[in-house]
Amino acid sequence: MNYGSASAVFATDWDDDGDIDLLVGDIKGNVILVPCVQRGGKAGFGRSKEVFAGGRPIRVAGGDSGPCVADWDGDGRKDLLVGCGDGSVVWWRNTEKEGAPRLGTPRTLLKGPAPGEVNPASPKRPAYRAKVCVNDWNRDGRADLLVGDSSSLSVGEHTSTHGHAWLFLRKPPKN
Ligand SMILES: [Ca+2]
Ligand SMILES: [Ca+2]
Ligand SMILES: [Ca+2]
Repeated sequence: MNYGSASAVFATDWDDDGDIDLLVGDIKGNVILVPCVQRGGKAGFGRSKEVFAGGRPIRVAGGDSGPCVADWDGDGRKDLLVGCGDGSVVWWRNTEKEGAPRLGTPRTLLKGPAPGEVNPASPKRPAYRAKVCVNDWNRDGRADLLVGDSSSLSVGEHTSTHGHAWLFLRKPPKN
């Protein structure tokens, strides 16, 4: 399957039918669902389709989408998080209890860097091309966010590229 360039895949049972589907992010910033189909007792790939949110196909800022499915707000419904080319991370809360998620308005979990904020030699925050993973890293019962990034540093004619991994621990809710 060809999804242009810079495809990023995530495996999940998106439609809750018991088999594992694929979500694919692409360089344009779309999120493509490739449903699993059963043929003759074997799992294969079905016809791919764009994932919609708020009635339109998802296309994230800066392209280069990196999808991740996790129950970010802990309500028992799987949500969609996407790392974006501009370095931001957005979250679509799912309002559907069963079957394919229903996604509305995205919320920004992490803003992309402002101009001048990216310093590959001594990074203070994620740069561009965010790729995300959700896991309870410190086992406190709250989902945490891990972000991979990309940045480049030019000194004279030499350019070096960098990729860092970032951990954002979830804070306890305020009372
Ligand atoms: Ca499925
Ligand atoms: Ca949820
Ligand atoms: Ca945690």
